[in-house]
Amino acid sequence: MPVTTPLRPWREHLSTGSDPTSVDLGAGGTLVGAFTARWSAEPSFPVLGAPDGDGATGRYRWLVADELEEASRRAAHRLLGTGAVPGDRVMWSVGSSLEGIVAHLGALRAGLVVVPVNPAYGAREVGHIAADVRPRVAVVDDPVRGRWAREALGGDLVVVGPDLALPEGSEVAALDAAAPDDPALVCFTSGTTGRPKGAVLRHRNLLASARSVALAWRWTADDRLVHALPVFHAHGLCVGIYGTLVTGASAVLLPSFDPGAVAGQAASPSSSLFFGVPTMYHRLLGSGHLAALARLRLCVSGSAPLAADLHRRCSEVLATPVLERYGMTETLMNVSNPFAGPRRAGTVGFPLPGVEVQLGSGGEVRVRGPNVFDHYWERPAATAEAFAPATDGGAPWFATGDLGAVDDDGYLVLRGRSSELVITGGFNVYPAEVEDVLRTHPSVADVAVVGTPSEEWGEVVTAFVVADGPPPTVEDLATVCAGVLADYKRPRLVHAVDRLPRNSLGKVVRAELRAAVGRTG
Ligand code: MCA
Ligand code: AMP
Repeated sequence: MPVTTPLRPWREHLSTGSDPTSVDLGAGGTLVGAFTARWSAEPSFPVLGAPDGDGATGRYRWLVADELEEASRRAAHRLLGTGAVPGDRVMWSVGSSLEGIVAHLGALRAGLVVVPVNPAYGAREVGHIAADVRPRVAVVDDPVRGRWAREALGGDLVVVGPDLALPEGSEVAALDAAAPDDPALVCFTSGTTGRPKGAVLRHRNLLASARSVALAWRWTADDRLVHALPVFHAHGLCVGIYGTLVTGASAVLLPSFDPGAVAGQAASPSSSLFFGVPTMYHRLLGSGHLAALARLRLCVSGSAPLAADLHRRCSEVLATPVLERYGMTETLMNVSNPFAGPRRAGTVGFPLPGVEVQLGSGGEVRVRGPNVFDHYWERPAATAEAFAPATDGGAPWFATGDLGAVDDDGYLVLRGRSSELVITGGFNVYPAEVEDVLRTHPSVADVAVVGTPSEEWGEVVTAFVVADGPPPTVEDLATVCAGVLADYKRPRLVHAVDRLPRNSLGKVVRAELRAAVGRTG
């Protein structure tokens, strides 16, 4: 009988001498409670900075804690002034900017539930989310997304820009009243199956996860994060922004990922942390800019597998190996390589403080803990399907859809997903959504979309097409995707086939399609 090594216990993430029983991930009660406590403790501390204007001057604009408190308070009142009441949803679709973060924090302080939406989404994608969560307000940096949302709702939506200034003297409502169990975010994700659904995360989930990574990664007020991730996904928002605010640290928000700009910021003596997806490390390495990150105390990778070879090549340039961790929108951060112990390439480490992980049938990774979301928005059946009852009388396990195994050192190795999800550059693409759009092309008789390996993107969206007439090219398919799907979802490769491989139930055998394609650049 094979001997199975147990996963290392989470206490191994703690610094020597720390008592695991004293870990309280819920201290402060809510996320906003934790932020505002930090702000009042050190009002003149510079918290968030961003390049001034278009960044050409090399100057930065900083918000100190006091300014962040005041600006987010005004934003909260402005949002409540629209008639929104605690519990109402706010669609929040902005690029990385100080105003965007202030608006976000204002919404949380007002007790509103933020629904982040990728600003690259088109009318159909925005419409789906708006129709599902029925927001009262939309905070958008392009009014067209507000219009699409309003159209999907059939009217009745207040659309505002991210700059939510409010005249003096018009503040009335009590803020920061959300309770730990109140919902804070609805984040749309493909989930493990089916069409996009909203994962409802409560204040206590967000706080627990931010605290857990802070403990494991020794994140303190002395740290400054070089933040180049999108703020509308859990990696950039719940790890990057919330982690910074909960620890009382600081961050420089770059408006987009540019290897030179990341290197420039990393060179600043105050910078100490960088979090990225594998595609970012690939680009930093390829452009020669990774060396500038060698002076940072910690570089973290997540959201998609960091190829062991890329991990090793990065580690040759950096002072310490990249720390790979594993998370998910529904659970936030689950598992991490250690800050102090060996960071093993090709593994994601062991459970973070407070998180329990087990392997279910077929090696599916299951998670439970204070970080795990509550339910899918108005999808009781999908929620029930996602959780497996516990046999120990404890909370049910969330079934991630990721397949894993434990290596000889007690580290988790991810071996793929049981779902059809494609992860390209850290963004999720659900094949059915793309296939539906591709079928609208007149030359497409049948189509299946899979992810095929790519050194730069991890996976690239690849279409196998049974053509009706001349086979369509990548460019032909792009014409039906334009304006309907965010650009990262459109196929980068297309293969013409006579027929799609199907099993006896008529389901496309995607593994066979993936196997038919070699590695691309
Ligand atoms: C951009 N393009 C992409 C992607 N991003 N294509 C496929 N996959 C992508 N991810 C396209 C653009 O549309 C463009 O197409 C072309 O690539 C070049 O664009 P470029 O400007 O160079 O790309 P970029 O803007 O630099 O984007 C690359 C990126 C970005 C910075 C790596 O993809 C990114 O920010 N990824 C991070 C995603 C993320 O935060 N995921 C976390 C999810 P064309 O040439 O046709 O115009 S949260 C999560 O997964 C859990 C919680 C977790 O564990 O973290
Ligand atoms: P999302 O739904 O955007 O939150 O994506 C979550 C998925 O990203 C997980 O279920 C994993 O499949 C994948 N993921 C996140 N981090 C890693 C990692 N370090 N290695 C492999 N896959 C990862």
